[in-house]
Amino acid sequence: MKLVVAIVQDRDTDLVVETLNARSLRVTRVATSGGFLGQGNATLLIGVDDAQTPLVLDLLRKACHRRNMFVPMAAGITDTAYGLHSQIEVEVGGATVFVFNVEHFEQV
Ligand code: 2BA
Repeated sequence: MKLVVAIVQDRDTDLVVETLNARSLRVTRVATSGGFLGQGNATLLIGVDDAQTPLVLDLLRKACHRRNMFVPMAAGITDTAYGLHSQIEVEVGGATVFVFNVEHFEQV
C-alpha cells in the first residue's frame, strides 16, 4: 500500500477530490498554505493499493494545472505602491506529490 501526499492549488482541489471519489479512491483534504507565497492550498492524503498508484498520479496530472502568478520581489510585501515592475513571475503547480510506502494500515 502507498500513501500519496499531494499539495494542490485551492482552485484544483474540488475537481481532484471529485475525480478520485468517482473512482472510489479515498482522500482526506487538509487546508494548508504555501511557505513561499503564503497562499491557501490543499494537502491531500490518498491511501491506495500499490497497483492504483499510477492511476492516482495520472488523475492528479490531468486535474492540476500550472499557473503563472505575480508576487512582490520581497516575499511578504503587499503594499499596493509596489507596481508590476517590482514583481516577479512564479509558476505554481500542477501538484507537488510525495509517495510513501505504508508499513501498516488498519481501521479500528
Ligand atoms: P509555495 O511554497 O507558496 O510556493 C509557490 C511557488 O513559488 C512554487 O510552486 C514555486 O514555483 C515557487 N517557489 C517556492 N519556493 C521558492 C523559492 N525558495 N524560490 C523561488 N521560488 C519558489 P510549486 O513548486 O508548484 O509549489 C506549490 C506549493 O507546493 C508550494 O507553495 C508548497 O506549499 C508546496 N511545495 C512545493 N515543493 C515542496 C516541497 N519540496 N516540500 C513541501 N512542500 C512543497
